[in-house]
Amino acid sequence: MKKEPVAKNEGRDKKTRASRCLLSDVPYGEETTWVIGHRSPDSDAVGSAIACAYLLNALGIKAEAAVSGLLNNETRLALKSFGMTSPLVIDKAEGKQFFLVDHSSYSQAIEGMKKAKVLGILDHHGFGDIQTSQPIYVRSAAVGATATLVWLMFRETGTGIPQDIAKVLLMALLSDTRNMIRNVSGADREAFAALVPLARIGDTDAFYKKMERSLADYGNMTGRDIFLSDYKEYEAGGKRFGIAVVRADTTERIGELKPQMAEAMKEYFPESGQDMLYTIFHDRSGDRPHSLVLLSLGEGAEELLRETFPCEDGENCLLIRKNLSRKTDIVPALTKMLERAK
Ligand SMILES: [Mn+2]
Repeated sequence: MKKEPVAKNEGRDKKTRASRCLLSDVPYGEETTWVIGHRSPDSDAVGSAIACAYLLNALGIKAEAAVSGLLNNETRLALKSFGMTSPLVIDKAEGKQFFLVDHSSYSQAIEGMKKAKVLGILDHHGFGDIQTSQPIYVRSAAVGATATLVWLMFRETGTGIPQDIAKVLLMALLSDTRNMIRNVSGADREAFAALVPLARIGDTDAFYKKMERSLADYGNMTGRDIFLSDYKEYEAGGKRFGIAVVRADTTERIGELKPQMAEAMKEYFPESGQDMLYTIFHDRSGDRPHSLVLLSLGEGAEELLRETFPCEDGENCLLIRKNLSRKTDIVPALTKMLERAK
């Protein structure tokens, strides 16, 4: 049975009842609702799933956080420092029911999502193609992290945020906004200001630096694992394309990773089902912090990049002397170009 949310305060209760109903009146039934982020999970996908599952539970809904695969080093380090464990890995969706966070397209969902029941979507990317036959809860906005939407839902429903949940929300927000410098909206700033005193993780700059370092530390991962650790697929103008983001601390490190990624792309290309594959290196070394190196594979992939961005020729790659974000710069520009060419 769905439990009525417990009201601690009558005045607050009146103000928040409608928001609670919006979330809890979705037909979840008796089954567990799995709250899950996109494939190649990042800190926002994981943190938002953990916090959203907690919120649904607090509202009397049987929900559990899940992840689509192994965590990246950044998320692993952050959760470990919080004394928290990774959510359960689920890689097949068929027959289960889901609340999706940080994605809204089948191409980024786990396998079989078309044969699963989707009851909720929270996202901050261009809205995708997930369809449902029954009513669901959907929220999509131009915020820096899905975690900000989850925080807003805690506030709207009058649900208290425990320290652990504040920590994972802050982890997600810091990660997706690169320490509150990228795509930061007013709502993200409010979320940040509210979460810092609740999370009590000390110096957030120092914490972010640690997260960032571990993200670029691929340890003894194989080239294929590195390529797939932050890889997303898209579709536009009848073309399918996959983009991997790879981080490196130094230009030398990019030099090491380039041939490894070229090899991994070649190997992954036939099984990917994509028309084009790209690898983007964010060069975070001090001397050229804003340059980007891209490797491409597939017919027309390089031409498409050259048409879309001012590229220079690099060594086995193209250089774009700007710090472009996959989400807000590269995907929208490539999508527009592909749709025009259709
Ligand atoms: Mn995100």
